[in-house]
Amino acid sequence: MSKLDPEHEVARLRKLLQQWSAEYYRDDAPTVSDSEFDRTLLALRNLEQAFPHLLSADSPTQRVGAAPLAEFDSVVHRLPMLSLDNAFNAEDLLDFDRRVRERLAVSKVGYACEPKLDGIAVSIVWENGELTLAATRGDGRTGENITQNVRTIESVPLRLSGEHIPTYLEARGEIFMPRAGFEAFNARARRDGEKPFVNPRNAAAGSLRQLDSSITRRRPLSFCAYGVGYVEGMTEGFPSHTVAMARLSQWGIPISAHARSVDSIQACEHYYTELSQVREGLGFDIDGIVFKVDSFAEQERLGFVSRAPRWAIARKFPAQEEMTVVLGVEFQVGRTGAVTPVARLEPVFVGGVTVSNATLHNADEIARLGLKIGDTVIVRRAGDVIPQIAAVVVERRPETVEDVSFPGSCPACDSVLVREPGEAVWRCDMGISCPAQRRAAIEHFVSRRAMDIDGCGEKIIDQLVDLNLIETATDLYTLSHDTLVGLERMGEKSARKLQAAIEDSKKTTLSRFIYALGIREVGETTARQLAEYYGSLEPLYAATVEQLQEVEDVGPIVAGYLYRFFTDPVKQQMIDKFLSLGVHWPSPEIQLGDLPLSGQIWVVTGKLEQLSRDQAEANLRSLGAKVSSSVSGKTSCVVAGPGAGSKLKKAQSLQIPVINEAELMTQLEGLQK
Ligand code: D41
Repeated sequence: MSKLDPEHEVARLRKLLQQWSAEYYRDDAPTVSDSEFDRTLLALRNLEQAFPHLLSADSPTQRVGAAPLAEFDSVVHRLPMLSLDNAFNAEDLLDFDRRVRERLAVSKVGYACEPKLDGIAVSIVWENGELTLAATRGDGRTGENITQNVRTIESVPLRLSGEHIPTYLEARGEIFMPRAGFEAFNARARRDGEKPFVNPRNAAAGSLRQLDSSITRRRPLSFCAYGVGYVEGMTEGFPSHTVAMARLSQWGIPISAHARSVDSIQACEHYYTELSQVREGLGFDIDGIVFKVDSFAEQERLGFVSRAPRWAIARKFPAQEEMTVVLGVEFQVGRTGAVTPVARLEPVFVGGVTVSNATLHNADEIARLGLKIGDTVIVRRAGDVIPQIAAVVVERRPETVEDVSFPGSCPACDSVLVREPGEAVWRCDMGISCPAQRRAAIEHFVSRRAMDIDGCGEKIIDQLVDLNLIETATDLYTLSHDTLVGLERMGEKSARKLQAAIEDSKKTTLSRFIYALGIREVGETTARQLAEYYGSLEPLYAATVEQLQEVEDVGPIVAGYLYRFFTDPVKQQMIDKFLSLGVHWPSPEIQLGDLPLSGQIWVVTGKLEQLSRDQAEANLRSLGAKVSSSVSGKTSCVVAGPGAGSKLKKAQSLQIPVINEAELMTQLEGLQK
């Protein structure tokens, strides 16, 4: 260390930390452990302390390090931060356009369209390229100085890059918490008996309100700019919103990947429809679309009324949160015996579907919510996450409500419930002797991503189990045609179809079969990794708990579940029975390293026409490729179908090869020979 030139060492550490940060936050593909990151950060901080002249405001150490504040200072915005008018339907939007065109006395107006992020509006200032100030919007005139907290957000550049950077640049945008980060944060909070956040917006607000920035740093926040504020030191102003945003992006400030400029209000409405179709899959909450007159000259001519510009409007989406009443609480026994309370709700339309049930997770959650039957609650449904009860509206509690009482024994088989130390859930320990667990195990076995037996829905399985026609999934393979025809709502034709589907399912893959077995904590990914690692079942029977942990993602707990499963004679007999009934999969003939796409990472995005996305991914995997859900510098190739959005853009900006479905088919044909 002493021999090293401190200046070079500081530069080296900063570069490393910046690279690791980008891999972690931008690519979702960390290459070092958190502790290694923290050690390197500490080494850099020590060096900067020893050689203060090497310290710079854009050093990764400067993202955190300031002492907690006693309170936030207030900041007066140099230009007021305006608010947005709302349009609730297509007609409101047409009215807006008519007003704009009349005022401008033109027949057509160009609009910029972008998603309306459901976050916290902020202003961020860079002076001579360095971040110097960040403030909340507050009441639009005065906000709070949250610079220390905003500095901890990885996607906010501490120093701008690129050319012609203004001497003073204020960007405005939203700070938000992506759904995945929000769900992970809440899952951890629930596990640790802490209070989860109601929604990502509250989570973002709560995280920004911390006086201690080291807390903010641990929250998964992101930033996305929606406009420019006060600017100084530019030879030429921006002509339009679209150009301004493009320049912000060139300087390293994140902007929406979904923004588009269009030439009519009809195209705006079309954009709204398109975005509402992909809203679920965006990964973050949006509550509408913002449309802005693109030209700054036209914006200026339009001006604003009472704090809202005449040149912008937000067309709102149906809400992702609604109020409804809890009619009762039922207790469901899942595949692993976990007893989950489920609230029965007065049906309510939220996030695009009618919701009549919401999970309550566990007894602790009911206590934490303070929920009673008869209460009015806020139901939240966003993305593909199951509906949740976000909060109880205590002000609306009627005079008579009923306490929720947790059952003392299994609601399905009446055996005692157990709770493992440190766990929040109560479980029925009876395994498949409990009818509820038996049913759930069979439902899982036939599900699309497991053995994929089409036409074998809940209603059929219920009948088969209730009538004692099947005990375990193995019995599916010995069901006679007569038995099936005897079921309610089962005709001759559908019975034959179901039988064919059961027969077809015998030809499967090892990873599907392992997943279908329903071993605790063994999801699709783990099943695939086990199948890839072992190639067949026999070595799995023989593996020790230690050996099992050599498989990627398998830790001591999962290894324990696997070991217990595969050394259980009852399970072994069940597996033997499946095999003797004809369940089979191809044996691995080629060594993994030899496959044509080994070592490559592929991403499939957009809509495919000939193949389903699952099929395309399975094909790629069978040729040795890894399939990832996000594009990064390490991606080998992206398959993009119609409707591909941000992933496609990112691939293009990273100059990663992009092919369409037809090209994929040709490649697959060539490689599968
Ligand atoms: O994404 C957003 N939440 C968003 C908010 C956006 N994309 N654009 C916005 N544009 C404006 C104007 C037109 C006033 C510059 C906004 C907001 N305002 C805004 N956010 C919170 C208050 C106002």
